[in-house]
Amino acid sequence: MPRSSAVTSSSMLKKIHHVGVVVPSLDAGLKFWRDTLGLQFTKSATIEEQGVRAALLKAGESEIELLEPLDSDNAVGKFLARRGGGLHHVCFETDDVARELDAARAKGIQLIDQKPRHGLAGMICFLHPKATRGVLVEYAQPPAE
Ligand code: CMX
Repeated sequence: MPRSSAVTSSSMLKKIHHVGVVVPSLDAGLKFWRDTLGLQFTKSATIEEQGVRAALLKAGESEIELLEPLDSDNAVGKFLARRGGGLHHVCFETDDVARELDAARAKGIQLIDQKPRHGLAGMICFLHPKATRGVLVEYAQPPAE
């Protein structure tokens, strides 16, 4: 019999909001994720501050976020050059991104952002992959409907 254990948690992470995928170009990414897999395109934008063009596609209650680097020298550009693209980050949805960021700070988790900032998914912040077993983690508080 598998054993289960009760876990108590103060985290208010609600679901996986999106999974970030780095692609050489949004057009190439959309050809597969939208045209072949059939995911519904919701929006795209250039986010200069993050150095990317990004597109969101719906998969049920969650999304796939395609990321095309604006520059080969920035973080996403280096990721594309080094790994040829692919899975880049996991984003959890929360009602209060500042509270989650404070909770992560209080646990001594290395942060990338010291305070929430604007992203395609709303107010966002990142935890450093060195502190999260190699997975880049984002928290997002989507804009109120
Ligand atoms: N997942 C896991 N590890 C990653 C990673 C990723 N997506 N990107 C880089 N790394 C690792 C590198 O492999 C490297 O590991 P080693 O030291 O073992 O070789 C380490 O992180 C540092 O890499 P680096 O090249 O020195 O640093 P970068 O300049 O690439 O920065 C990171 C890495 C995570 C700090 C940077 O990508 C970052 O700040 N990310 C957050 C912002 C972001 O990703 N924005 C795009 C998405 C925008 C959005 O969703 O709105």
